[in-house]
Amino acid sequence: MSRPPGCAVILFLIMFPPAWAASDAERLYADHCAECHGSDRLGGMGPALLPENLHRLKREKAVQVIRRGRPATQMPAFEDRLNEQDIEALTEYIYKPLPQVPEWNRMHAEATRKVFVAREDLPGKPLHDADPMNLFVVVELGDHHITILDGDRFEPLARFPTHFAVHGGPKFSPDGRFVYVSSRDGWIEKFDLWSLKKVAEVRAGINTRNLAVSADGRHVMVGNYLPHSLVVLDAADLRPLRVIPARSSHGRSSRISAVYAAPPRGSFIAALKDIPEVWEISWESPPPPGFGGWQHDYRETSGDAKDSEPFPVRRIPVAGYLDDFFFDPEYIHLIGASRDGGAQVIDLDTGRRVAELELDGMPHLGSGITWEWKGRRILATPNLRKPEITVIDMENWKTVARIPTLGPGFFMRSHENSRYAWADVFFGPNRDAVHIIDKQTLEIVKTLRPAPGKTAAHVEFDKDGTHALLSIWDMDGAVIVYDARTLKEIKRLPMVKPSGKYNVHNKITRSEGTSH
Ligand code: DHE
Repeated sequence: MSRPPGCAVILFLIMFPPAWAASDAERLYADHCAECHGSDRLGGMGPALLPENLHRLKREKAVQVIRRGRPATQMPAFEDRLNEQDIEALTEYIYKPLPQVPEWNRMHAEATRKVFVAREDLPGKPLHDADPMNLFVVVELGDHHITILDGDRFEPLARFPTHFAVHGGPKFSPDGRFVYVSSRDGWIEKFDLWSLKKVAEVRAGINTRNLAVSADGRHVMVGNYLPHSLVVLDAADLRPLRVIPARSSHGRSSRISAVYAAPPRGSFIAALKDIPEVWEISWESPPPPGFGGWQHDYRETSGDAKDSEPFPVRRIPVAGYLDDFFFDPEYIHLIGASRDGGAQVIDLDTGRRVAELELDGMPHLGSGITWEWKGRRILATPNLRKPEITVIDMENWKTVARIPTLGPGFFMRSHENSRYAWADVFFGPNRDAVHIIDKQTLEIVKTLRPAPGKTAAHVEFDKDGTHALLSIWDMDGAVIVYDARTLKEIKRLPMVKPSGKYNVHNKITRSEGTSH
């Protein structure tokens, strides 16, 4: 049967796309996408856009995302700027393999490493008179800086430039002296909070998610979107010790969603974005009794750390992909949610699923907190797609309350000494509102609007829970200090789009009111 001539033309165009087609998509990408996703598609403020990283996103969905934006991210809608043909061309473009995805192995990372202050030159005591346990590290996203804030006087002690787009919580050494910060472009930086100096930096990946610090303070674990890997650093000087490729036993590779430290277990727990597995990686040497029976993946590691060194991987198969994690205070249960919906509880000892949760509003679980309520521990989490705080009983995993809010929220915070939990409304017309919830009645008792029209989000308490610090996410923004009991404003510190803030004491004591 002869083919109609139109078909032949289409076939020809597919096999030999005209130069203008490619350059059009390239130009569209450069004009609309490169600023956030990188001119090379390797990621920036937004994730890397390569076929290797888009496994889970169907093309029709990608078209939708470009057209309408992605909820709960900085990805805007382009339907008012691009026509359907442009959107199709861009979709085609981001699924095209790069001629070569740059390699980033241990040697590449090591070549970027700089040590600014040698261990022997670090002072033996703090060189300032602020309480080192009550310092805050404030991330100023607007101009890529961190500010170290005295948590008693609420005055800045130092301000450092950082690499591009710090994301996720900076993590502290167990004694609270050092802080480790990770940027979306893969850089890890270490600062000394006693001498107020930058100690070292290294680029551990191309597109990085976050980092975790082992409870013995010896290692930093970095989770990457690109390459698909976990990287172990020496916490002292950020020397890369080992790269653990994120691959399933069938050889499929995966982005790392996030990595957390689980101190009572002596391990890191990693969420894999493209493989239905959770990984537990022991930092103990030798691994604890019982660990030997679990699956080790020494052969999958590379670098010059000897095989006798720690970091064996235990794979825990799970139903579905888990993008977001939360743990109970004992680190026995992992509560995992998927961006596609649904949440489950996994017993980390047995590796079995023990409950499904009624969480369909895409909770940002990492932002949830727990407290005692009527003699039992409850978990409360905001939802990125639903105007609701969901409250769950951690004994039977049933929903005990749904607190309606003025819009979907990102962060929720409290402190052991405070009767209130603070929850922001990050999205929609009420994003300048912050709800204050009574932790016993589970009711909103007050809604603050500290800077009308500007996003108010992310709260952190000081060491003893008497003050709450709130960010105004604006280039002409501020950190506002509140009396946590009277809810009255005490001070407003000008800052450049401050995002998260992190109190040394609350983080290292793993306060129930904050993230870890
Ligand atoms: Fe975050 C923490 C994932 C978008 C600000 N965010 C985290 C963590 C994860 C995560 C897994 C916990 C890591 C940690 O602290 O070690 N964030 C994601 C996403 O998947 C999402 C939705 C899409 C993305 O772009 O990656 C996302 N996050 C954002 C933002 O758009 C925010 C509001 C602005 C920004 O910086 O990009 C944002 N995320 C934050 C902050 C924390 C965070 C401030 C730390 C909160 C804390 O108190 O610990």
